[in-house]
Amino acid sequence: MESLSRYTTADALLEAFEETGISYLFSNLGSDHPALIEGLAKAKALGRPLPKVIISPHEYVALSAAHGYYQLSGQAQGVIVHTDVGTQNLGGSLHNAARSRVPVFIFSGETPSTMEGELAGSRNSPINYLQNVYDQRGIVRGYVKWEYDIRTGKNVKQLVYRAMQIANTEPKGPVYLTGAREVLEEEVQPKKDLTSRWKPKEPTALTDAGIEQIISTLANSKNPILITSYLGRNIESVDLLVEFCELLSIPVIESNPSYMNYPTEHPLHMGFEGGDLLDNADVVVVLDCDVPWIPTVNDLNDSCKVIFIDNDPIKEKIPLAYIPADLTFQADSYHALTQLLNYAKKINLDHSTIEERFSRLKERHNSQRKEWRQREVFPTNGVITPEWVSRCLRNVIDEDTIILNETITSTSAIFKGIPRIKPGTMFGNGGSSLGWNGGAAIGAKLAQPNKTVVSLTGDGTYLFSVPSSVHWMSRKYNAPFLTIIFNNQGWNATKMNLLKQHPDGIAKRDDHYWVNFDKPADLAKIAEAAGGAFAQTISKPEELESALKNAIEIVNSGQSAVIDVKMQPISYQVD
Ligand SMILES: Cc1ncc(C[n+]2csc(CCOP(=O)(O)OP(=O)(O)O)c2C)c(N)n1
Ligand SMILES: [Mg+2]
Repeated sequence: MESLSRYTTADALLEAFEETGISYLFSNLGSDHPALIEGLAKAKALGRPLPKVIISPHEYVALSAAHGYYQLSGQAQGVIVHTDVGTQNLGGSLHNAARSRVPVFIFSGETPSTMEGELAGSRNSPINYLQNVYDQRGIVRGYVKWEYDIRTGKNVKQLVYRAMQIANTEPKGPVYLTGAREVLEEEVQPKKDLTSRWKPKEPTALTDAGIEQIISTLANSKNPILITSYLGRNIESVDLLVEFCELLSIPVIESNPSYMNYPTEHPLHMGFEGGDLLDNADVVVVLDCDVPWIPTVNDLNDSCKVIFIDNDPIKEKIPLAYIPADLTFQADSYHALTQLLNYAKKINLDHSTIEERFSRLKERHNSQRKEWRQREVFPTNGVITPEWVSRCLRNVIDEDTIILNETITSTSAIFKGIPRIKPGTMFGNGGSSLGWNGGAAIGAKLAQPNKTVVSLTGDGTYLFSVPSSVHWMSRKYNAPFLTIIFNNQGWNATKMNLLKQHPDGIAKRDDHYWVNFDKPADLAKIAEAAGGAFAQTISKPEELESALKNAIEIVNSGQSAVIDVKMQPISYQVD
């Protein structure tokens, strides 16, 4: 029997995870991980606290779960994968974490570095040869803030501390560490917890001159507008933004939001597209946003002043991306808003102009909402629309329900139909690799076990999310949630993009798009088979609301549910 007191690199690595605040290790373990598994078992036998292992049958789901957990808790988590192959299976979930600036610690084994038994852990299987690649870390290099390989166990804790410090420093993001079996087996001396001296960088604030410039520009403007996408990742920033916009009567546009940034029913919430408000603006404040507008869609006034405030204002990680701005600040939005409010409250503002603008904007807000609600009419042709789903869902959830939205071409119907009043109740995939919502729902439920989690997904996106893995995890780890599939039987986004470029093309004439699932799978049953989820398909509009109500009750009683909502098919192509 091995000694319980044997202390290796793997033990130190696991201890460092615990010390840096990781609660979960979403793990897909392999032949590279014996030392880690021994370390976990030793800690369990000794009653020592370590992060909980969440067995994840697919790596994409593991990282998406860590992503969702962070979005709801603000705490970076760990993901453990197997050599080059497990790393490759992270796939697009790594793109999502990188683009969303989600901190996460990814550890992957490296194939053994010896062949003849020179060290413990030496190669003993054919895969150990096949998994030896030239540049394993190169797989992730374009997507992580830091990557490294453990050379010795003697400083492995420092590696974890440094990696987490980088991951949690704005702009945040994933980090990746590898280690071969031999180095993980190395015996080392235990080291005490030194994390108190490895904190992330303090947030950045605005300069005094910047505060003055921003407020005087806004105070002198007639038609200002503010655009944001992810300010609400800090839930405390939302009230500050409301106060700031009320003080100066600034309308807010949420552009492709991945968080709840501003209460949708507030009179200054002006929807999700800049439209003519943006075209006619004389000042635009971009606050925490990647793509505030697209030049081929919106045409800003030449004299419009642009003020950009973001932890990542110039988007260095995107090769071609620019938003010419008159004033650009790298600053944390919570601190920037606190500073701006303090300053603006002390100066003389033109209150009559501000009040007049507020009533004008309030009217606009009200007529916009009226128009949105009019689109939710009962579908008399018997075919469920995305707007009808929104309406039915709105009637059965409450203001605390957490919505994860990855519905692609139905997204606008969700934003418009599901008002969100409380911060931290609406989330999106900040990246573009489809399938985030399934794993994210697991992470969300683990982070907030007392909340109801509802995941909204396109049918194509549901399949990308690896639902078999998601629902196995959901049951195993008691993380029930409701999935609603917006099933138009295909990839409508792909078709719509084609139509934008070829509105009168042959593809349209002949209904030849190669985007439809004309032999429909029973999507909900995948979840039933994999994790015992309640599975139901609904195609009649009059049955939807009661089905959703029932599904929420089932979820609240502890079982996941999947409602597959059949809508108008996007194509009838058969070959
Ligand atoms: C991993 C990944 N593969 C492919 C795409 C390209 N893509 C973008 S939208 C889309 C269609 C999504 O279909 P669905 O979820 O059914 O939503 P719909 O477009 O029908 O509303 C595809 C295939 C992508 N963004 N990510
Ligand atoms: Mg679809």
